[in-house]
Amino acid sequence: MNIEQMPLDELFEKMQDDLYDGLADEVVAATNETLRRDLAPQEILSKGLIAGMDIVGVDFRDGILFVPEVLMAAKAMKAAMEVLRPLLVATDAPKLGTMVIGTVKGDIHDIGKNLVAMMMEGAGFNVVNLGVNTDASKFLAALREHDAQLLGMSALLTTTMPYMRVVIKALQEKGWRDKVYVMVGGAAVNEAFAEDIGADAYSADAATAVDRAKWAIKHEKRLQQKFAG
Ligand code: B1M
Repeated sequence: MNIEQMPLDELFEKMQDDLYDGLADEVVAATNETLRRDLAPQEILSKGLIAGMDIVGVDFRDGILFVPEVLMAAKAMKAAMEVLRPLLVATDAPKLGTMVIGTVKGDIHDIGKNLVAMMMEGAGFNVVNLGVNTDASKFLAALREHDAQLLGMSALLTTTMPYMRVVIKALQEKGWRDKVYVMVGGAAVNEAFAEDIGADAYSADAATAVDRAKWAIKHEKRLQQKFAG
């Protein structure tokens, strides 16, 4: 059946299957078709792309899929995110503040972090995206260079999430801890861990991260100070 005629639930199912199979062109076509039907990007992400990647994650864990197949799926997901990017980042709102964001050292997962970055931009924040495998000195240099109020760290691996604590310690040693609102997230992270390492906020998804960031800019007066030292 032609995708234009496909019922929506079947279209989402096809999007998930094609993402699983790493078929970027097909996933992009299905994404465009959902947009043609006026669906919101958040719905396309949650019911199509993220749902598809969740299935990939389960089969990766269970040894049914291996790194090359997961890389193909990730490539397909990224291609579809590029289609959604203009919608996610578009805003007329005045700039609310600046976030420096990156995936921590040792970790190369970037899909979720990029989603957070896009949605933060869409909500009116300047976003400085440092990419993956980011060490503490790079985070700190970017905070100072861009006079950022928010630091976002993402980790997907239980082996890399402890590095978030290293970055927070580096902030403390510089005397900058109070100037920055530290936000953490990623599949490996949870609320208890965030509290344990002294982060300010844990967010399970990109939309919640945006809400927390808006809250912080409005209520955390300490974030107005400039960096020194
Ligand atoms: Co990796 N991987 N991977 N992988 N991979 C996971 C994370 C894993 C859970 C898979 C599994 O076993 N089920 C597992 C980790 C287990 C663990 O540590 N507990 C795992 C593993 C083991 C590995 C390798 C070690 C495999 C190997 O080589 N043997 C290796 C490590 C490489 C490294 O980083 N050093 C590896 C490699 C890879 C690929 C390169 C193949 C690829 C990444 C491609 C890329 O990102 N460019 C990959 C992928 C795709 C995954 C899964 C399948 C999908 C991740 C994803 O993109 N999800 C993943 C399974 C899973 O997570 N269930 C898995 C979609 C994305 C939208 O979700 O990133 O969670 P997520 O982001 C969400 C929220 O978490 C949140 O918002 C986002 C949107 O709602 N969020 C934040 C994210 N960051 C945030 C920051 C915030 C706030 C919210 O504040 C700042």
